[in-house]
Amino acid sequence: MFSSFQGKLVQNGQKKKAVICIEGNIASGKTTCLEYFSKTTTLEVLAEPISKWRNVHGHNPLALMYQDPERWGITLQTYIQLTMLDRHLASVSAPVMMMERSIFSAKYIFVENLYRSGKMPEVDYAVLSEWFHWITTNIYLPVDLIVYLQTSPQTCHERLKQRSREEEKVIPLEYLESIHQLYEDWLIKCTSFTLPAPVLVIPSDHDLQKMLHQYEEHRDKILAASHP
Ligand code: D5M
Repeated sequence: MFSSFQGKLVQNGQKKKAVICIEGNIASGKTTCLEYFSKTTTLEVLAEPISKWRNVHGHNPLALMYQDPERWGITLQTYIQLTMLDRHLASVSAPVMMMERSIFSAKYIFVENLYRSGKMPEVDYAVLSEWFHWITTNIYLPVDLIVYLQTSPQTCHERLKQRSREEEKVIPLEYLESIHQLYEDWLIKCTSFTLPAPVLVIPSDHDLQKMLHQYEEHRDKILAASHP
């Protein structure tokens, strides 16, 4: 199933596909973006495996994390790291794979946020970081382009209220502000963590019509990621 390339494990056949990751704050419009691009025949869309995070053998680690992050943060993040790794390694038949978020943002944004806000004990952070380091050092997880849907935390807060997902009713504006700051430091200011790929920024505070228009405008540039 795996062979070796530059000292890393490579899933057989993996080198041929291009990988685009759609990144952005909670409720930044990633689903709409993925839906738009899912109509492209040369591209396969992989949404975040959120149904798994809400139901693993009858447990809901996503809800548990929002209720008690100190206790359940490590549980959710360990599982998210596994499911995102599985996404990166997915074998798709289309030449381009478009993923919702990535194993990188799971670590650099969400784990980091739990830790920095004092809601993840240092030992949990150390264990997750060791896992992340091992995975990214030993397994070939190429990303060709990051599309960053850049929103204001206020817009996300409004959209979050509209979609009214049960687990998310407890999310305050401050949480979205922290996630926003971490995204900006990583993808815009480039002051926090290594970038796995070039970044294309799409301002995403606009209404649906304008967003669809922007995806149309950026379409060729985004799909060009499949022809490096
Ligand atoms: O995110 C869907 C939901 O999943 C939302 O409540 C945020 C949460 N989420 C996504 N990734 C993570 C990580 N890595 N840790 C904690 N919570 C996470 P949406 O932005 O709507 O796709």
